[in-house]
Amino acid sequence: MVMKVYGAVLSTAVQRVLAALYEKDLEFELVPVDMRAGEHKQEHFLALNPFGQVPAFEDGDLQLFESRAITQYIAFAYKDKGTPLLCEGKPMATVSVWMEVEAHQFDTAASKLQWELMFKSIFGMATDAAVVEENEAKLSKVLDVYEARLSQSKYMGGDCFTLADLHHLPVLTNLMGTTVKKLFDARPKVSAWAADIMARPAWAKVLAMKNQQ
Ligand SMILES: N[C@@H](CCC(=O)N[C@@H](CS)C(=O)NCC(=O)O)C(=O)O
Repeated sequence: MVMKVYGAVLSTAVQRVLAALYEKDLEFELVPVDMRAGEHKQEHFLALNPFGQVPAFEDGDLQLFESRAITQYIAFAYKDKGTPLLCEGKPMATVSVWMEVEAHQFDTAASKLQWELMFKSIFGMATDAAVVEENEAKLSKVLDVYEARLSQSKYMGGDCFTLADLHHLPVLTNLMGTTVKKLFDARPKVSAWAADIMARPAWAKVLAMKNQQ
């Protein structure tokens, strides 16, 4: 039975899972969830994710939610397929550290900036300059740490591309289309890393799906 991802391709959390599936060259079905109609808050979807958020995921009788947990399942369960995503032979603990950093340091500031500078205008809402300023300052500090990290190793988790890099792709790519790009451009190692991971063929496939919407 083919794996199922429930959600909408415009969701950054859904894109994270799709990127992992394409890196692994796995077959899957994207089951559309009509978020505009509030389908993600209806009983049949809440049975898949009680928090009413996309994505939800099924592989046979296994049901999961939380995009970063889903990508880790994919990386471990399909270890021998496609890109390793875990840096074979390197301590998994180091990859875990940088996955946590993405979720708790990078994403907290980056997602707020994405909302203010991208999604609010789509919904006809005004950008709050104070929120942008506060979160640009927070993101700058995180990117200073990244600049130092990427001076020691090519990728966040070590010398090879892993989930610690992949998890950044959706929000990072959106921010590159906003004024926040200047924060990445100002840091040579971060800027080279961002260009490298955004150029991955698996990520191009996710963007192609998004552009078909
Ligand atoms: N931590 C969750 C976040 C999921 C999430 O925030 N999904 C958004 C779309 S990107 C959503 O469903 N929002 C609708 C809502 O919260 O009601 C994950 O990574 O899967």
